[in-house]
Amino acid sequence: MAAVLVALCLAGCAGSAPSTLDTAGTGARRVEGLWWFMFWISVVAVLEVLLLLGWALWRRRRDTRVRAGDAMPFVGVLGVGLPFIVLVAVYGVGLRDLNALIRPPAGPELSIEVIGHRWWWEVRYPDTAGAITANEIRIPVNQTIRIRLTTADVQHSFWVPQLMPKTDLIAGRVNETWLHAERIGTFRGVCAEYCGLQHANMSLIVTVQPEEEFTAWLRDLAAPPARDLTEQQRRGQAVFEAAACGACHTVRGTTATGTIGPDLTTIGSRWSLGAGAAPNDKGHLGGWIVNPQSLKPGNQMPPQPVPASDLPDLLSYLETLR
Ligand code: HEC
Ligand SMILES: [Cu+2]
Repeated sequence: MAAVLVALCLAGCAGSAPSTLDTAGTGARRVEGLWWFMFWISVVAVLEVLLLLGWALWRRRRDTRVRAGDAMPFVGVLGVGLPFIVLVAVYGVGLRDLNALIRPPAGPELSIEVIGHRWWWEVRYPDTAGAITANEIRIPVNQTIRIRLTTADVQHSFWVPQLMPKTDLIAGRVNETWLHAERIGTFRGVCAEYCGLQHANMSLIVTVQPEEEFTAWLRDLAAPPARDLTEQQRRGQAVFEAAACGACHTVRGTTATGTIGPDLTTIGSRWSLGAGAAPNDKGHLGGWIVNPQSLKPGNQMPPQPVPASDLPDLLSYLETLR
C-alpha cells in the first residue's frame, strides 16, 4: 500500500503535469499559499494527535488509577478550544483569499472571451476585430487580463492550474475572471467540469510572451499576412473550399466562414489537434481529416470523404495557415 502511494506520488510529481504548487500567476500563487497554510496546520494536528496517543499509552501502563474526570481539561483545551481557533483561522484566511481573488490586482489592460464547446475552446480578443483562435491563448507577461467566460452548449470549467483558479462556464450567462502571469512560459489549461465523452481531451495552452511579441502575434492573427502559395498549395485551397470544411470552419480571407468548429486561420501553428487529442503534424492532420473519430472518439467532426489523391494538396495548404 505504502509503496503504491509513493509510486503514485513520484509519478505525479515527476511528470510535466501542470502543478498548483509550481505557480506563475498571481491568482494561483494565492491558492498555493492557502494550500501550504492548510498543509502545515494538518501536519501539526497529526503530530499533536500522535504525541498525545503515545503519551496516553505510556501513562496508562504506569498509572492505573486515572479517573475519567481527569481528562476534562484536556478535552476542553485540546479537543474543543484549539480546533475552534484553528477552524476560525482557516475560515478567516480562506475568506481573505476569496475576497482577493474576486478583484484583479490592477485594472484589466486586455480582454479575452473564452467560449466552451464540446470539446474545444473558442478564444476571441474582442478589442481587436477578427482576432479569433481556438485551444490556445496568448497573453503579455505582467499584465492583468480580463477573461469573460461562457459556453455554447453544456457546462465547462476553465482552469489553468499554474496561473489561476477555476471558473465555471455556464449556459446563458457570462462569468468574469482575471489572469495575471508573472513569468514567460507555456502553461497547460484544462476543462475542470465533466462535460461528456471527450472531457479529458479539452485542453488548451496559455503562452505568456513579452509584450512586443504578443502585439505582433495579435496583429497577424487579426489580419493574416498575404501568403505566397505554391501550385500544390493553391490546389489544396481549392480542395478545402470545395469540400464541406467551410460549413463548420472559418479560414479568414477564404470562402470558409463556418462557426461550428474551431477557426482554422492559424491551424498550421497550433500546438495540437483536437484540443490536445493528437500532435499537430502532417500524419496526424491527414488522419484527423479522414477520420477524426479514431483520434478523438465521439467528437463533433464527422469523417470527411476527401479523395486520397487530394489529401497531400489539402495538407500542404493547411500547413501554410499560421
Ligand atoms: C460538421 C462540421 C465539420 C466539418 C464539415 C468539418 N469539421 Fe473539422 N472540426 C469540427 C469540429 C466540431 C472540430 C472540433 C473537434 C474537437 O476538438 O472536439 C473540428 C476540428 C478540426 C481540426 C482540429 C482543429 C484544432 O484546433 O484542434 C481540423 C484541422 C479540422 N477540423 C479540419 C477540417 C477539414 C480540413 C475539414 C474539411 C475536409 C473539416 N474539418 C470539416 C467540425 C467540422
Ligand atoms: Cu468541458
